[in-house]
Amino acid sequence: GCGSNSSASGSSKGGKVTLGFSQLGAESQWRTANTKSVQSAAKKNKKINMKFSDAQQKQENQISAIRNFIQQGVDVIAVAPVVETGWETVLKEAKDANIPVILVDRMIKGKNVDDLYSAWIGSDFTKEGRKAGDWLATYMKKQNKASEKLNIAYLQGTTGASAQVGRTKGFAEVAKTHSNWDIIEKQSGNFTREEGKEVMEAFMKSSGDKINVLVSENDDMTMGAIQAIQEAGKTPGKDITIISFDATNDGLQAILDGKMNADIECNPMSGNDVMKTAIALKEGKKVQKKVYVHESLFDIDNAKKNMPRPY
Ligand code: GYE
Repeated sequence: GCGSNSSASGSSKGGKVTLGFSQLGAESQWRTANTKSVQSAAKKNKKINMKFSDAQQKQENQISAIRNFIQQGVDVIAVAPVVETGWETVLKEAKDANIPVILVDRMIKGKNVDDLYSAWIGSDFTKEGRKAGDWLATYMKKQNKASEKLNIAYLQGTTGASAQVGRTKGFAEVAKTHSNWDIIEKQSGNFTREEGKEVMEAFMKSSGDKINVLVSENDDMTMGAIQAIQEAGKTPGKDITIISFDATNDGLQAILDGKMNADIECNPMSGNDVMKTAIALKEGKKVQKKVYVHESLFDIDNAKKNMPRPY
């Protein structure tokens, strides 16, 4: 069957699938790797003609990019949504124009949003957050310190992004089961290195004498935070146990250097899956609604043999 009528706009030149991709920004190494993965998969795939747009972490830019794609009559739209809410109107416009939508990496939330996209390819962020908590519990236990008081500083990603919401929720679920764990500082560093450093500086000023654990929702913020901890005269990885997310090459190197203790992998290499799904949708085939990418966890026991990382 043929679900979309893109040929009316003349966009599928030479039988190619025209894919409009709205990337949310370039805030992190993870994001750069994700963009590269999508771009190189598009380039390699003879059936794909991709239009790329970078929203610089602004939802309004993503909304206008999507509207442009609709106007150009693309066959399929892919979007990595910066935050979870506020997508109903624009995605309804895509639906009315018969253009299927693929969500990449992050998820959306709201009334009846499940009808507004055809497929989602990304990570289970709540599970990642739980993994961080479980790793910390095991780590303390191994040192016979399971009942030590933990004063946790928590650096969040972009407020309202599903990667932030899920990780915060998953970690909090585990933290709640430990009466000696206390999250004493919590603020967003917007997934960037600069803001991660700034926020950690503020944490160190107000609670530097107490903080003995840092959970940071991506490696870029963690790199900035490590610098702030050192500048405050503390030893990252020792005075402060550090758990991070993404598992970039910098992250694993920090583990080998003893400055970070665990890194929960988040896999950005979804490019090929996005292309396959776009082609299937254009051909009117049924696709899997939710595809979870494979992810693991790294610490001093396995970091070395998994380096160098692809991002
Ligand atoms: O962890 C972070 C990036 O949504 C999974 O976004 C992604 C997150 C990733 O900025 O580095």
